[in-house]
Amino acid sequence: MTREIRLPEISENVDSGEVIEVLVSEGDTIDKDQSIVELETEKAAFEVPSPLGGKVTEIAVKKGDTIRVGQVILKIETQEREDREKEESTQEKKPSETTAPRKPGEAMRAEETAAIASKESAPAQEPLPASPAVRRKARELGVDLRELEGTGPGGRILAEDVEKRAKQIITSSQGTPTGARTGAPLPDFSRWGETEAKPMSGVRRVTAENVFRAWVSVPHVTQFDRADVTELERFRKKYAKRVEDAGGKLTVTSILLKVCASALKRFPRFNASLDMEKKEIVYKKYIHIGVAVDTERGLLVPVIRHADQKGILELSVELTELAEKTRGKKITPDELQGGNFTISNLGGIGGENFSPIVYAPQVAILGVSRARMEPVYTGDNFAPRLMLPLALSYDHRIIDGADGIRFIRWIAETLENPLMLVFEGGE
Ligand code: CAO
Repeated sequence: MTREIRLPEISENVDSGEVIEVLVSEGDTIDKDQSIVELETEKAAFEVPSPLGGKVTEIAVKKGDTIRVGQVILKIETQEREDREKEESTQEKKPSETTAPRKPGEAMRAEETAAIASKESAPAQEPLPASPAVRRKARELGVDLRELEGTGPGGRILAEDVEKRAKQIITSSQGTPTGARTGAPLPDFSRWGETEAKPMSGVRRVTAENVFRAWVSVPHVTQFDRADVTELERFRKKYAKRVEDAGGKLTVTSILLKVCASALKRFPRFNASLDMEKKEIVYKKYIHIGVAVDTERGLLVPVIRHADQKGILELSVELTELAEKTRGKKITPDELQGGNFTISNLGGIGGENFSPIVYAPQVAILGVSRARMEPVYTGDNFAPRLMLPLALSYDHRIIDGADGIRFIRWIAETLENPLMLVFEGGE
């Protein structure tokens, strides 16, 4: 029996993606859950699994196509008996029973994909709360739909809501030439030599828009500091094998996840967002931390949830898995959302120090550079100590300089004396 495999619902606010690679050919026999296309959306690049196994009879998309949720990707010939069984079980269950609700951050499950994709006559899902035209307008104007409250029926976001928000953004970034937002016309570079223009990938485009919006709308301050991590390095080496046996890598990033989770508990303003329209500070009661991951497609920031409730061992394993998933294009858009604070560690690559850009609507980000051995004056002589450079960028509208230095000092002192996690971390 011929079945159509359609693009399943990807994530809230994402209704289409670009085909980066078609991973199967006509005539191939594929297994259930085998990746069929690699897709890039505004939030992530990942592989779409087939909900059914069978022989590919027709491929309906090609590299470079933009496909929408519900669109046919390919047709396969399945074994009749399996199909009948599937249909019977689908008829027996009401649609809401075919899949358990996905927990926030949980990846799309194969059976969930199947339940959505194998409904042959199901119309393309139109994700709420905005129409595709409104989403397109939002993308063009650089407006984040998640920041909006719709004024249409049932809270639906209208084009007017997007335009209003765009005007607010422009007004709040007074002094910024509008050309910087849309891209001022470039000179004709061919006057000076050969050039080649290539389209920006979805990840690059979103990164460019996000950092620009954060740069013009968040008054940044960066506070620099250094932590003596000589003892911590001994701890790291001592326990590296144990973490490796559990499937993770014990690095300064995974230790920092624990330290920052405790710092966010102790300094709740760093775990908040600012609502300038309502004149409110939104304090979050959960501690989800994003970690900047360098991938061949660009910067992606997967989120570790409830970091405060996990030990360093668990955090190390989770970070290792999440970074691999991100680099292997298996990360889902949901896993890139919901962070309250971000850690960006460039120390594995090198560099002296840098000032990171706040990942708005978060209010702070910790940049980490390469630890180096330095002579440190200990009172009567110089001793070789391993010093880790830290840089905390924060939104000065909500965080004062004194709070900024207290926060980064607490992080530095806790790296130096990890017992502070127990004494003061609110564990
Ligand atoms: N100082 C000295 N050494 C460091 C270090 C630091 N700050 N950070 C990492 N290292 C070392 C690690 O210990 C490891 O060494 P060994 O292999 O000898 O043990 C090596 O560098 C590689 O580390 P890693 O990258 O595997 O692991 P990590 O947990 O430190 O980092 C991750 C994970 C995902 C953060 C990292 O791989 C990455 O992608 N970093 C780039 C982040 C980025 O692009 N930020 C820019 C965002 S723009 O603001």
